[in-house]
Amino acid sequence: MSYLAKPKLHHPELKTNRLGYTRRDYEGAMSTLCAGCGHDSISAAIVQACYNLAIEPHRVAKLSGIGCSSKSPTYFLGGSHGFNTVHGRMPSVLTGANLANRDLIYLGVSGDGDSASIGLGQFVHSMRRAVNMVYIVMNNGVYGLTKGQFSATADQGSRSKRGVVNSDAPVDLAALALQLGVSYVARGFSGNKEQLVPMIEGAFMHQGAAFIDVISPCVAFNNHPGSTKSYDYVREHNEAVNRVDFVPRREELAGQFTPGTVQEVLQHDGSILRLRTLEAEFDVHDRIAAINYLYQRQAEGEVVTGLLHIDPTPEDMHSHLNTSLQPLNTLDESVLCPGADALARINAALR
Ligand SMILES: Cc1ncc(C[n+]2csc(CCOP(=O)(O)OP(=O)(O)O)c2C)c(N)n1
Ligand code: SF4
Ligand SMILES: [Mg+2]
Repeated sequence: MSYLAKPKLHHPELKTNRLGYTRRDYEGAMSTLCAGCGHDSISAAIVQACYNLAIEPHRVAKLSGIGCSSKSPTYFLGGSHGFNTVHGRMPSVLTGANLANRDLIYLGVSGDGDSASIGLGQFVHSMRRAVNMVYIVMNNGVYGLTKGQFSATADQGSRSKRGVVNSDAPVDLAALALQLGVSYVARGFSGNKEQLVPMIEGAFMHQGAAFIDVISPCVAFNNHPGSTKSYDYVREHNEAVNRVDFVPRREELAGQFTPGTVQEVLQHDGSILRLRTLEAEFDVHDRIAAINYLYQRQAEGEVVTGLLHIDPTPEDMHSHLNTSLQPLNTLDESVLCPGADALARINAALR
């Protein structure tokens, strides 16, 4: 059975957010993924971020492709709109939905196979078009759902469960997003919720394309010695460039920090991302330097995590295309069909 409802009962004193919703109101069906799968931790982080931001669930549209990762939207935001596309096609379907109705909050959920193998072209074009969305890849380096074949993000030299060595060069989706000019790029680890939740909150408040690559170990097929996407490997080689604190616009900034160690980035909606810099040389505003940094550290076997790049005044597809501010799906016939006279004028202008 793919849809198991959770019991509705919960502790009567469960805290509520400013909309009066509890964290449970942001959950979905019972997960059918393997116990310990990193994807479930990411789902929990999404639930926490939406609860913290007091997002109205009915304003979210969650779209995904095919894979264990793409099944995850069933397990969170049960009150939101949801759509499972064909394998690797989430980005184009989301782009179309966003064009038709810019008033929803778009969340694209995908896997490394879904986005870096079959859907690589779709990923690239949605990113370079700056579609306003949060795009999360649950990256385990394998096709979990079809029993553990290497995906395009598997590192060269990484070993499969049966000992086969991957000989192909990996696709680094975060580096690719940086190269494509994405205005919010981050990398997290499913085993570090403290880092992941504020990263997701910042992405939801970002008014442009926001991409988060989350390393998410597959306990069934890619969590053994020799794999570079196992819990142990990522814990041992995780190099966080910063610690992100998300401060919504309503809250006062609190706390004392040593000058120079904290960078504050003001987003368009007034929210603030406070970055405690852990790597002195790293500047989130410098996209090219971030690409170089990722590749340098990767050559040393390190997994760089944190907020990698942000442009606090981003543009999105709608501003590039100068589309109507009113969602297209609300335009009525009088606007969409201006009549024979208007058509005649347009034809005359083209003669
Ligand atoms: C067009 C098409 N080709 C192949 C498949 C088979 N298939 C289903 S899921 C999957 C890979 C999923 O890998 P990933 O996106 O990394 O998700 P994971 O299960 O690892 O979370 C494949 C190849 C399919 N469903 N549709
Ligand atoms: S097969 Fe892997 S990715 Fe799929 S649910 Fe199990 S642990 Fe998660
Ligand atoms: Mg995968």
